[in-house]
Amino acid sequence: MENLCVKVHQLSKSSRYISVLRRQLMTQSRTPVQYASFSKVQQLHEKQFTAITFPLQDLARFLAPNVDTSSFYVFKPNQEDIHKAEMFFIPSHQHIIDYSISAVRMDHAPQMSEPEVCFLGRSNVGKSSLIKALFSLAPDVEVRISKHPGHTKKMNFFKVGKLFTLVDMPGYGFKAPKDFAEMVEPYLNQRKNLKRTFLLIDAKAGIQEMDNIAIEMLEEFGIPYVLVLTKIDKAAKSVMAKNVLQIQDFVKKNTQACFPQLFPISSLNYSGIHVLRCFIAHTAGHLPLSIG
Ligand SMILES: Nc1nc2c(ncn2[C@@H]2O[C@H](COP(=O)(O)OP(=O)(O)OP(=O)(O)O)[C@@H](O)[C@H]2O)c(=O)[nH]1
Ligand SMILES: [Mg+2]
Repeated sequence: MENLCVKVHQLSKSSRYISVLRRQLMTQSRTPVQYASFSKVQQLHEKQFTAITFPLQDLARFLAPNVDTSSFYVFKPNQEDIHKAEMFFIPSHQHIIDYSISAVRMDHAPQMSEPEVCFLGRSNVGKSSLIKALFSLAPDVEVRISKHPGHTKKMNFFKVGKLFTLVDMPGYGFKAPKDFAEMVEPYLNQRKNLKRTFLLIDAKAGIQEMDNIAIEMLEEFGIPYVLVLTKIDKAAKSVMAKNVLQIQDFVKKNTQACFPQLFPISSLNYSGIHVLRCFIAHTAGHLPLSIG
């Protein structure tokens, strides 16, 4: 599939551009908040703008013309929508964004009527980092991340004003908390205001055995979910292209409750973060957009 789908000559033609971009991304990691705000991204040249804002469309440039990319464009916010969504993630006196509470059992979870979304995935896949990146315009919100797997031990609730709640989950797999299943399964099954689960997959590794178990569980419970591909700054374009197409095919053939579009992101350089803010605001019912 790799040979079929990826235009290698185009990759090498673009290698100069990629190395320039890579150098810029390294600079960005030294100044991490540089592209947290969409207005800064809008000042970039078109190619860089697309790479940061629409990583899937950017990837499409490297695919052969006969590859079906229609699911890349299911959720299509325009720049005004992205700005509107960003406003939800900027705190003010009237709109407080903050950590709320942690819970280790469903019956400890706070009763909240606001729409909720949660972030699930293998330990170390980048769940807490993604929440930190989403909240990068609210620097007082403390989201703890670690290079060591198994860092998040509880379900951590973060309130975005009175609009919606984000829930950072412990990871499954290596160093998962012992009571992971007792904690997370009842939450997924019983949480009435849970609007969508964001299941994070490492862009370089693709869907792993444990991810398959999580997908089967979400399918069995009939919980709407969406796949987010993390750490795309670390994945070569050819690897990412192969994984995106394989996962897209898998979603089409094997899932009912999964949103058809994947969301590739980097919490390091903010690729895909702006559109994800938009998708969350839309999921929570605060940003009406047509999905085609
Ligand atoms: N290069 C890169 N590193 C990332 C990215 N996201 C997370 N990381 C790194 O991956 C490691 C794990 O990140 P976390 O956000 O703590 O992962 P987690 O999924 O919350 O892990 P647990 O809480 O243990 O389940 C940290 O060292 C992060 O700096 C990313 O987009 N790019
Ligand atoms: Mg974590």
